[in-house]
Amino acid sequence: ISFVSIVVLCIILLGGCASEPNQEVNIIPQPQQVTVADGGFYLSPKTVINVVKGADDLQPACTFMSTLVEKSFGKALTVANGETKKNAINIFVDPSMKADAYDLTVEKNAVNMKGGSSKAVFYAMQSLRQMMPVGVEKGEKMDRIRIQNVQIQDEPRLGYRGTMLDVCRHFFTVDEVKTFIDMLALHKLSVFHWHLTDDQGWRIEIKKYPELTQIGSQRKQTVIGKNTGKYDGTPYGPYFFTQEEIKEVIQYAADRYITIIPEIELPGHALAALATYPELGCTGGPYEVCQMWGVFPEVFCPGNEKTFEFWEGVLDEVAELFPGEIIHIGGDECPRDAWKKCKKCQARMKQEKMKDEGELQNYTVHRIEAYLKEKGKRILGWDEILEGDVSKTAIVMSWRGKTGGIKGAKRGNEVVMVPNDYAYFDYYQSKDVDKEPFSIGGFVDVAKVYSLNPTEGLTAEEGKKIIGVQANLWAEYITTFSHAQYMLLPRMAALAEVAWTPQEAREYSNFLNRAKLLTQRYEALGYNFAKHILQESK
Ligand code: TNX
Repeated sequence: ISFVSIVVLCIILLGGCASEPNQEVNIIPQPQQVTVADGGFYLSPKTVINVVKGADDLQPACTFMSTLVEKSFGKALTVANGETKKNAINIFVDPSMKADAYDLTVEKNAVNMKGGSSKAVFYAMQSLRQMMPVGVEKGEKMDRIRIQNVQIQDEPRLGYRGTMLDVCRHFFTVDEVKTFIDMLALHKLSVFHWHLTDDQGWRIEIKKYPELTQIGSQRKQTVIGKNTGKYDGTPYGPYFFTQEEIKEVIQYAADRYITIIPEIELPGHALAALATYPELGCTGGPYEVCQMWGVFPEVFCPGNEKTFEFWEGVLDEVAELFPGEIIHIGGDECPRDAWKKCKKCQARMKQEKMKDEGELQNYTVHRIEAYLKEKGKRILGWDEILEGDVSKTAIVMSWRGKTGGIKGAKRGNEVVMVPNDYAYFDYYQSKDVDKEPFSIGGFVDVAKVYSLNPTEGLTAEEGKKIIGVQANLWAEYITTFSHAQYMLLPRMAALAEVAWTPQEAREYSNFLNRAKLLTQRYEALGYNFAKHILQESK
């Protein structure tokens, strides 16, 4: 064998290896800098979680770490305070670093993690977790766990990394919502957008309006599959979250450094509320909690002061309940025909000198925004809010492609990109639709999700207005949580990398290899996922 052929062989071998993921350091989303070193650290039941420099809200992160290996070791790791030491996970919160940035070093004698905040330390822990054998996720018995020596420096591209769950069209229980939050945490996502009201169900208890969840949380019949108009005859509901349950979910999310953004839809998607209080619609009803999917002409009446009183009463409780700054007020898909025929709406328009019903919608959004501003809250709305002269402080959620987001960013609004053609997880993820569970339509495979560049089409300055990306899981055709997981995974992994990893550091084939390994973790965790999808994707 000649020298040249050996060199060629080496190049081929190395080239082949380069695209193979490192089995030990396989992290999604891909961290900004990873330097693998020789050797490894042995985590054992004697390893201490050692807080060298803490912060007020660090405790949930420590609890996460200490209990992660509890089942495998038969004991939780001890959490202590002290100087840097050996056989420890030494933790430093260093406020001089960027809030979401972390450094993680694994060495023979210790693991050191340093983060700009407790949240960043939690992200370091998720990276460490993904370097552990998947057996820890199901409590496989182990004496010790080898972790590859490595140095990681990391921070997310975008601060808002979200997923929306629709609990209106179909309901998911508190435990299922918690599992959903666990899934967000594994992927280092930071926002849970909770879609709580819609035509087909009002799912949040409001103490001032108890009838909302007595009447608005149930449908007379359950629609079968497609919009065939056929029903299986069984009622659906009552299904809703009490305020106590919501507090429990908020705490669960906070313990994973995840913010919940509640959504209260107005002035459209209102039938569950109108069925409860028909006087809030333009015709006075009667209305029914909707049994079919779509966009319906019966919407709230913004000509009526009582409607504003109602919204304010609801938002008072929502603002009190959810500690986050942002409240989603919907704003999408609101046909205005009823307003044209409504005396009260027309009177309000005349009084306020409005040209058309679009201005009435705009007036509504402005009034609600001003109301919430007084409570220290900011509004987020679907991109229809841009149709009027929405204020610059509103955040725009771009769902009809990226167009609304680009427009919003250019006019100076902050934007969350949720383009349906990249980030709608209710769409089919395979072209072979006959083999897939029946879905609303569309096609967004994992490659398409991955190809999203949220700041494309914007200058660097305008790009700063893109504060985040999100995926939406609408649940018209998703009746079980296991099906929800199937739609979310592995696409959520692609979304997480879009949101976290700088554009220039992303490479699809490399992602695909890591994603295949991540699915082993899904399996160990008992998450349902679309198993064939990564095999199909090129
Ligand atoms: C559009 S996205 C909707 C939802 C549907 C979804 C189905 C948006 C703001 N509105 O009401 O569930 O399409 O994909």
